[in-house]
Amino acid sequence: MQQPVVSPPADAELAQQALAVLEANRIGEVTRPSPLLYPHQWSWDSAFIAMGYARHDQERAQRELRVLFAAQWRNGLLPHIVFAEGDGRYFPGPDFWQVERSLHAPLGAKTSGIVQPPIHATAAWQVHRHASDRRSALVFLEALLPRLAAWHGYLYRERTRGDDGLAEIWHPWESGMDNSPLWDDALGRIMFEPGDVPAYRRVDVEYGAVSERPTDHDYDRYAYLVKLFRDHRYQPEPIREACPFAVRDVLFNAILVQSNRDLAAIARVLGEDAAPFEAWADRTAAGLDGLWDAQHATYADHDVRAGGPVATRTAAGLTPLYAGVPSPARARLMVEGLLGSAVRTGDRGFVAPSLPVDDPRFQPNLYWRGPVWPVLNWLLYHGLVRYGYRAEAQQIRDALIDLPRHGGFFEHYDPTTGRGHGGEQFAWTAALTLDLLGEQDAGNPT
Ligand code: 9WN
Repeated sequence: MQQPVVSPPADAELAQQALAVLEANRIGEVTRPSPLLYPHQWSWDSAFIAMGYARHDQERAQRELRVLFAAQWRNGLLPHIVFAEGDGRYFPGPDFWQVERSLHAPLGAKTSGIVQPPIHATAAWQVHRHASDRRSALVFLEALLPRLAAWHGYLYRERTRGDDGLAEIWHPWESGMDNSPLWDDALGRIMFEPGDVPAYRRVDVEYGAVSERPTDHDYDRYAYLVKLFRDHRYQPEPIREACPFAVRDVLFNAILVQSNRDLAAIARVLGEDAAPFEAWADRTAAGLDGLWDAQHATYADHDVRAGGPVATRTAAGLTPLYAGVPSPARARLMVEGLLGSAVRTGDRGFVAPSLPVDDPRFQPNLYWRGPVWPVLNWLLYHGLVRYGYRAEAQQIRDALIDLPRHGGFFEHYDPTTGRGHGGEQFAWTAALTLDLLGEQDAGNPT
C-alpha cells in the first residue's frame, strides 16, 4: 500500500509541536528533559527550556528557573539534578548521591551533588528581554540576582585554583558532554579495586539503546567519582585535593564568561553594582584566551592532573566565539576550521558534529562521540552571529531547525543521516527550536 505523503511542518506548526513537547514533559512546576531517560529536573536543560518559553510563556519560563534555584545549596552550588517527587527511575538517584552528608545541601529538596555549565544568568536575561509583563520580569530578576551571584561566587571560590579565573569540573557530567573523548585520558588514569565502586544498577540502558549510551567502563568511573564526593561529604577543599578528575573545560568557562556579562546586565537594569560581574567575566575571558591552541586554531581544555592541554579536539573548543573571547583574527581561523569540519544533514545548511567525522573514534550514534547535539550548535550559532558571520550562522540555524522538522525532537542526531537518536520528545531540543525560530534572520530576534 502506498504511504500517504506527509509534508514537513511549516515554522508555525513546528513551534506548536515544540510547545507540545515541552508541555508533555511537564512534571509539577517544571520540565523534565525527556519522558523515560531523564524523569527529573536538570540544571542546564532547565535554563535552555526557560529560553524556549521566553517568547511564548513568560510565567513558565520564570518558574523553571525559580524552582531550580529553590534547590540551590547553602554554599551557592546549583545542583545538576533536582529530583522530582514520585518514582521517576534514574541512576544515580538520591540514595546513591547521599547529599545529606553535606552541611550545605538543602533540606527541602532532593538533589545531586555536582554542577552543570552555568548558563542560567543568560537564560534569566533572555527571559527579561522577551518579557511581555515587564514588571513581573523585574520582580523575577530581583529575586534571582542574589542567587545567581551566589552560584557564580561558588564557582570562583571553590572551583578555581590560582588566579586565572578558570573554573574546574570534577566529573564528566559537569561538562554536560558526558562521554566525550575529551575525558578519555583523564578517566583512563583512574584506577581502583572492584570493591571501591559501590554496587549499582544502570537504568539508562533499559530506556535507551546500549549502543547509544556510555559504556560500563565509563559508568564505573562516574560512580567512583560520586562515591569520592560523598566520602568527602561534598566539601570542596578536600575534593579539590583528592579528585583524580580535574579539568578546566573550554565550553564550561565560555558559558561562564557570557553568563557573567548577562549577570552584569541584570544588575544594571536593577540599579545594582555590575562591576564585580564584569570583573569576573574579564578574568575568565583572559584565562580562557590562554588556552588557545595555535596549531589547531581552537581552544583546548586543560587537564589539571596531567598538567597540560587535553589532546582531543572537538567543536566545543570553538565555543569561546559565543563568549566573544578570541580576537577577530583568531575568530576567522576558527570559523574556517568550523566550516571545514561541519556536515550537511539535510537540504539546507550545516551543523557541527560532537566529534569530527575524521577522528578515528567518531561514532555517528554514540552520544557525545559523534552525534549532532542542538545545544552545542546553538552556542556556535551565537558565536558566528557575534563575530558578524551572519551567512554562516544562518546555515547552522536552518540545519538545526530542519533536524526536528524532518525527524522529530530527539536528544541528538546522526550526522551521516540526519536521523534522531537517544531520548525522544526531547525538551531542550524543542526549546532551542523555539528560540531559533524566534530569530528570523541570523541574529535578528523577532
Ligand atoms: C547526566 C539531561 C542530561 C544533559 C546532559 C547529557 C545527559 C545525564 C545522563 O543528559 O547527561 O547528567 O544521565 O546521561 O549529557 O548534557 O543535561 O538531558
